[in-house]
Amino acid sequence: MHEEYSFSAIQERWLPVWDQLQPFDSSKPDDSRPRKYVLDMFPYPSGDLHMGHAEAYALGDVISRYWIQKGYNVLHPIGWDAFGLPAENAAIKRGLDPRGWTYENIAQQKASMRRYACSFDWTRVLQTCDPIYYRWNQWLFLEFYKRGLAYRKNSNVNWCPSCQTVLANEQVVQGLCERCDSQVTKKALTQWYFKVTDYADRLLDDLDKLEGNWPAKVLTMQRNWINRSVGANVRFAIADSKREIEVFTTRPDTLYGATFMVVAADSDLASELVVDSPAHVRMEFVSYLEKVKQSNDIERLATDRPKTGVKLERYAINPLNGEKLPIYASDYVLADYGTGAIMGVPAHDERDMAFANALGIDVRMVLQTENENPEISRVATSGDGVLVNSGELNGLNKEQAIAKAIEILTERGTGEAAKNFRLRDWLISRQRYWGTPIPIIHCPSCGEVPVPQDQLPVELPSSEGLDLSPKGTSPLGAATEWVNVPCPKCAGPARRDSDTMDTFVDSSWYFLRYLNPNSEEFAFDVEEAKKWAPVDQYVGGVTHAILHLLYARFFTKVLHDMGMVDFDEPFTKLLNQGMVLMNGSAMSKSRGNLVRLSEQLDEHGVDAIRLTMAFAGPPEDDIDWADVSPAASAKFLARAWRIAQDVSSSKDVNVSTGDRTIRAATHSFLKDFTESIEAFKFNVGVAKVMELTNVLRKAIDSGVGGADPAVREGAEELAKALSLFAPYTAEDMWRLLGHEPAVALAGLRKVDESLLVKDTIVAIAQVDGKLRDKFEVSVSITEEELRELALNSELVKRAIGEKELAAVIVRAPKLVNIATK
Ligand code: ANZ
Ligand code: ZN
Repeated sequence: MHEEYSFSAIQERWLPVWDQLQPFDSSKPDDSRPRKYVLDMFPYPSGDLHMGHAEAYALGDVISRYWIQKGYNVLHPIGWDAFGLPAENAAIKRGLDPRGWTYENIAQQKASMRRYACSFDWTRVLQTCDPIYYRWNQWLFLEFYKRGLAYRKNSNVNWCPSCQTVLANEQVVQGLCERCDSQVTKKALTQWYFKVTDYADRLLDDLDKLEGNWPAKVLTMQRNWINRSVGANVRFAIADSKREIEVFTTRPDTLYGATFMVVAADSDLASELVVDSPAHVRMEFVSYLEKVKQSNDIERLATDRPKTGVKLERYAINPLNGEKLPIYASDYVLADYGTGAIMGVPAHDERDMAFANALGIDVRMVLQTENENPEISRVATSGDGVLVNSGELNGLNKEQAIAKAIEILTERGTGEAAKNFRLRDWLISRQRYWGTPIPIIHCPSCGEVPVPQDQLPVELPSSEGLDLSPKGTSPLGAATEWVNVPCPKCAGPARRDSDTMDTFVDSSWYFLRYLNPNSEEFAFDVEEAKKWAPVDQYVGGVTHAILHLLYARFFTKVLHDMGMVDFDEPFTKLLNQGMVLMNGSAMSKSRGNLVRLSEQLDEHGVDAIRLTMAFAGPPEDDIDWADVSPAASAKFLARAWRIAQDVSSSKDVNVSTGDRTIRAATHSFLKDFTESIEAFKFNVGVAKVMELTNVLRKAIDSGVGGADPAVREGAEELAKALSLFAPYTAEDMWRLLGHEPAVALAGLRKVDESLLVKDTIVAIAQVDGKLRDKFEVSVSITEEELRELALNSELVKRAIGEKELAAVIVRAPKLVNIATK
């Protein structure tokens, strides 16, 4: 009887079988396979799965299923990042409870994921909006609080007037709210912070450990975000005052070139200084400050922004030469960077020069460089040179002068070496409903009181009767019964903190929670973490290159210091997949180029969509859905499936009697396939699968036929390899070949090296353009090996003689080009 390939029939056939088998349950106690942890970034439940999810999960699944085929017990969990603004805003728009809305979406996504057939371990699901999850956010918060890593302070924070909530620096994108694109302003508020800056050095330095395993682009973004500057803090006395101005400078060598001081207009210091300024200055300052508050940090720091400021008619004294310097308030100095004040060295700082030019301030050159004298050109100079006009620093170069200046300042007690980070502490409180309540009670007599352990979780009250719309204060403040509680210390009337945590808290440690997602005893099991963590392979979008990864790295380091984990980086390897576009741009309803995943799946089947995602190109690249052909994928799958149908050899025949050429093809396929997948060249892996299919087809149709055991061997490996991309088709092929499910666990055969034909080639070595030696080498020789070979050749050595080498250029496997001086 001859069956036809039908994707819908095989989907229906295998889903219930897999439900029964649970092939990806990683928690069986007697499992002796080596472990691997493959993690996909978990989704927001903001609707059904879309094409972006389909890509991300198809690619993550290739990696997970690959390691399973290699004999590993792979932990590949999924859950939902279920708290947060998107869910809340959508719920408000539809007049629904965020809770019901969220859980409905989760149910829908879950059903879609089941059909999409990723190798998820369905015994380990988590949802961050479950009290059983967020209770541990609260526990961690209190642990951080104990260690001084969670604290409250009043400061000017980023404020989105439309979402009516504060935003972390990371959530302000080019001055706009990440969520709604409104202009972000500043507002003075008392907020909770995590002290990420305590870990700034480690967060920066440990990036070196990830080199080669994380995309270079992500490492650079992390480095730039943290951005360490090294220099000095210098204290200037203020004339007619006991106060001083402390500045942070990377260039203490230029102290003699300071001709003015600037304090951030919105700093406390500016307001203090202006108190003793003349009345007209005070008025000018007040109106200036109003304007400054409208602008954001990025605008303020822009070098091309016209410089403005108010001369306070107050003066500071240069600690090195006693000179009296006028103090200005301006917006180009930021209140929360460094000390919020600078010394102005217009000769050697572009922004200071622009300010000096705008306000008619003197310029003094202190570093003589090859450029034109900045006193004349009124253009700041940088680069190396010799110190001039600088007393004891004269004649030194820049580096020496920096060291010397720091030495003098330290001696006199007017400064010391210092470093600064662009990284800020993480503002974690949000004035929104749908998040983890902050487990603190505010008591009029005891102050901040942590909620006792046995009262955790502080559960979110029902949203019924609460006005969730953004209004600047948390909706929870109006939940009278919930918010008014006795103080745990003195039992007097007190109030719960009504803010909720940033959802990035949830995702900072979820990878550990998967180990015991339902535990009521602990956040995660320390012993399980020893077995599974850190994550071996993390897969997700580059949109999370900065904040999520940084916060997860921070949490990991804190957990390390708490003695809960024995590693200090959470994600050993990272793969960022690209986006799915349509006709060159991101899909959106308004643009009219939205491709619906459900329609694609209905039309072409799950396997064809998944295969198309993997075949489209390297995973890091974007996929334009207009350029790919799921129909062609479906056609190929039918072709591969028919191979299994046409294999007629018996399972029990000794494969070594099989056709050697076909066996060689299968085993070199296994080698190439393994290499492609491990190098994340999934598209190449698919191409190899297609090649093997062609070889087997030819073998069946002409010559050896389906009865040769080599054809069966090839078809079996084909099914296993295909299971990474097209699990339904592969499972059905496995059935046609007479096996029990699941093909996913079958295990790729070990490569039989003796079957591999070794291709060789003749490589040549040249010295100064002349051919000196030839070698027969393997086509897969590495650059290193070929270089060794050439440099050890007697003929080459003789040609080089006493000459010194200028360059050795290796083009494996063909050429080594040696140049001498
Ligand atoms: C004097 C000086 C002379 C500077 C010179 C630079 C060149 P990064 O690398 O970004 O850390 N600065 C310090 N605090 C600031 C603030 N709150 N807002 C704006 N600018 C601030 O740069 C540090 C330099 O940026 C510091 O060194 C200071 O200017 C300025 F030839 O001090 B410098
Ligand atoms: Zn109290």
